[in-house]
Amino acid sequence: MSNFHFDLQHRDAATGARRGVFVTPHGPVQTPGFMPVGTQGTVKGVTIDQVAATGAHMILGNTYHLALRPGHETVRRLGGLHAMCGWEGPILTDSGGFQVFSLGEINKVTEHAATFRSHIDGRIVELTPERSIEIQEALGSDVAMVLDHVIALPADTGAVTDAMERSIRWAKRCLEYANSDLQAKFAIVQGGLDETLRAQCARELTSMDFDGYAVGGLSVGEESSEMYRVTAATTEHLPADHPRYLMGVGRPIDLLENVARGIDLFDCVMPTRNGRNSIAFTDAGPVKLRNAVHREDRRPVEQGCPCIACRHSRGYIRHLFNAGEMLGPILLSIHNLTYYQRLMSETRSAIEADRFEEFRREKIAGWNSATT
Ligand code: PRF
Ligand code: ZN
Repeated sequence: MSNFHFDLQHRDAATGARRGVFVTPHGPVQTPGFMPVGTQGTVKGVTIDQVAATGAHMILGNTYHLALRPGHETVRRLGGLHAMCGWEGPILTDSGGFQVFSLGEINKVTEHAATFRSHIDGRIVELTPERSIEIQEALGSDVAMVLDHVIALPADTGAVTDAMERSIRWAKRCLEYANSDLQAKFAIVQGGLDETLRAQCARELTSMDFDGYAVGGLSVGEESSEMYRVTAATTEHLPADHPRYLMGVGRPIDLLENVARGIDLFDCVMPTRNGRNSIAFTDAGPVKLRNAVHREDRRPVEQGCPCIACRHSRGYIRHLFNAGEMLGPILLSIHNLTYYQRLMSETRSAIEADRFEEFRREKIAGWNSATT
């Protein structure tokens, strides 16, 4: 009996949207769902109890950062990632694939490994697919991602094909090396913006025994319409009975558009990063709290929002940002995480009620109505 199970409960009649539950040893994840990003073993500025209160089921951690600091052996000796950070629900860890290519100063990529210079202490580090799994097993996450080769777009078809084929071989090595049935393994479909390559990559990865499938290599600067096109062209080739995760996406509209194309899971730094930057997500679109129009604004960030930030006025939150008080970024991070979780919860209800299409239209109309 597997420790993981994806229960597909309902499919939308009009779109590709799905309602499901991904069951892990640390509890169930309702899908469609959004994972707050806890790169360094913390969702920036927000305590674990506050993260739980936003309604999040699963959080994300990063192999790349935690292996460099404090070191995965240190995390292991601190009881694993769950014990170390105090999160008792499921955790998914990214493999380092994307971070090596976006943060590390990459030295070289060979069939054996990606070699890079640490952005922390300048050390040369070699990350192999096996090593990535070894690190993620030490961290003790519920879901480990395979090591993939992510390249910057635009790139010529030869380079995209090369990286995609290497990602498939690395995925196979990850699966063969993996040694814990308490950790699910998710493969990552690459292939740039090319639908033929995406289909080929999806076909080869789904012939192996993964617990879930991610769509990688998107939200790297392409037009939204391109992202949506490639998501649809990828999910079309993924099995219905496994969870699908779109990595590093995105804005609220991206969540709904990709749910419509069959995605179940998302992660993104946007709610916390934008919150730290005084931008709040609302049903009327993003609101910049630093703006002078909010000086004496007594309204909450969003009427009816149950979060602790929305007990205060916009004027007070603006003041906190202007005074450089740390509570400002904290409150807006909490508001934005709450916004994302409520959006996903409403999405799940809309799918169950067979009204996702109408729900999506209403939400998008609201976001486009922005006045502040
Ligand atoms: N691969 C991995 N992590 C990721 C991505 C990817 O392609 C992305 C792309 N948006 C975000 N995070 N391993
Ligand atoms: Zn709020």
